[in-house]
Amino acid sequence: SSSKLLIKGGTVVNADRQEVADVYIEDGIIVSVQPNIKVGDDVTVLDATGKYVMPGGIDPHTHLEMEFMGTETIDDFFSGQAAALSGGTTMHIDFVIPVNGSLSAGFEAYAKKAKKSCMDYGFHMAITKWDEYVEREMEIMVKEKGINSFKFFLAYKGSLMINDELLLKGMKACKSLGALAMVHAENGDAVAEGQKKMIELGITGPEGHVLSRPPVLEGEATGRAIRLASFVNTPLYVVHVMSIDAMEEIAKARKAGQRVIGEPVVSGLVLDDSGLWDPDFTIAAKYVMSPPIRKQGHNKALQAALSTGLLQLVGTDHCTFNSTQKALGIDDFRKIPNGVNGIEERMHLVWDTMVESGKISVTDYVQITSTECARIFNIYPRKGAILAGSDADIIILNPNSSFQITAETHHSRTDTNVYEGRRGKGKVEVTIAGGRVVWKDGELKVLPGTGRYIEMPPFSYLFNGIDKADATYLSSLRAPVQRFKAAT
Ligand code: DUC
Ligand code: ZN
Ligand code: ZN
Ligand code: ZN
Repeated sequence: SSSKLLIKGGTVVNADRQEVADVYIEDGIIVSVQPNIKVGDDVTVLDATGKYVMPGGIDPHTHLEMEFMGTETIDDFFSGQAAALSGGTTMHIDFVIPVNGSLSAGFEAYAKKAKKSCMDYGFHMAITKWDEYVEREMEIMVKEKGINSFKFFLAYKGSLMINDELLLKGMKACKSLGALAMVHAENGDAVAEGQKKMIELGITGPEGHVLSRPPVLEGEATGRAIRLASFVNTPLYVVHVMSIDAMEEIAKARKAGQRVIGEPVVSGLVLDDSGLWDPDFTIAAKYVMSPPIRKQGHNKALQAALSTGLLQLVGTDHCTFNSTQKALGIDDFRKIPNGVNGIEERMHLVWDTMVESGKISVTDYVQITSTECARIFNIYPRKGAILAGSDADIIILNPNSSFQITAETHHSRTDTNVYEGRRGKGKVEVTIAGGRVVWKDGELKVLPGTGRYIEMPPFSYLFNGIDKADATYLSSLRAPVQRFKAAT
């Protein structure tokens, strides 16, 4: 059966331009984008006059159905994606966690969890330990499984953390495969020390989480990862940039021409750490994520860096635990499962904070919420664009309407919301995913099994010229110094 859809009279926005045009869709694919498209009466027409028609959001950073810190995130692939669609996000990239260090077992487990998907998704792969199989498995992931990015943890000592030797090995493996190395950048040894100190001082509440892992530790690990990536000459993607310290390391490297991508997340852009000091444990604990949400001022600086292009795209690190799960750490902040919501709120909060406030243009909005992610992970222009031939993942946003956030009406399964009570300008009124209208008039129509796995091929634009840069470097090296053997 064929489904035909016409979006009429809206302002169609891509990352590089905006124009008043109609968008005609057939069977999940955009067929044409031009003014005054005439269609027959078998076509469903959506009026978008006075509204923005934009590529659906792509969230580069989520954790659905993840086993973590003795429990499992409350949003699975279906509930998390349903929440995403109701907020204008039509694709996400989740992190596969290996099973007992096995990447293939991890991949199979995630492929199974994701069968109930109602929106398109891709995978990054976390590398949690290093053995003789890892490099071969990374190759299989890239060449056969559609994964082109690997995440390394410089924090979580004793579980996920790897040392510099292994980080270097990982970066070299990524480079040879044309895959992107990603880092969770906090100094895990120092974090463990900071946590010990807090407990010794009797600070066991959520505020201890903030105090134990200050921005300087994020700055150190970010700078270290950037320098090691420079040594290996491979691109680097820094996930969840939460502090000025980390942002400045990225900015400095980018200004020097290094290929470093910085991903702030919504919580770091719009919140500050005040909630973590709330005397009500349930309220304070909901804000616990790593790296921590920082003091007021970091958020504004991250917004500014995003508006000038020093940071490139916005994620969420959506990783939800309900109040009962968060209470695992009632006596010890180290046991509070780390993670906040955001997959449903990202598009609205970025619009309100960045566009409505005049910090960026509407085309920049499309760039940082969708197009840049598609380009980095090498799925552009299938995703991240409203062009003939692209997937019909589209939102209609009304700039004159407003949104309001509360746990009572959100679609995530968690019982709290770190953005509780927030209101703002700009509302996603319609979400179209794979050519289907899944969100309209406040009604969500989603079906498990309709989301597709999007394979991401290696060698994105970030790798252009990498080989040449290596050759230049090698040819610039002087011939080995000749030394005379001592006479014997
Ligand atoms: N940080 C979180 O807050 N949750 C998931 C993993 C992470 O690094
Ligand atoms: Zn499960
Ligand atoms: Zn992380
Ligand atoms: Zn994460």
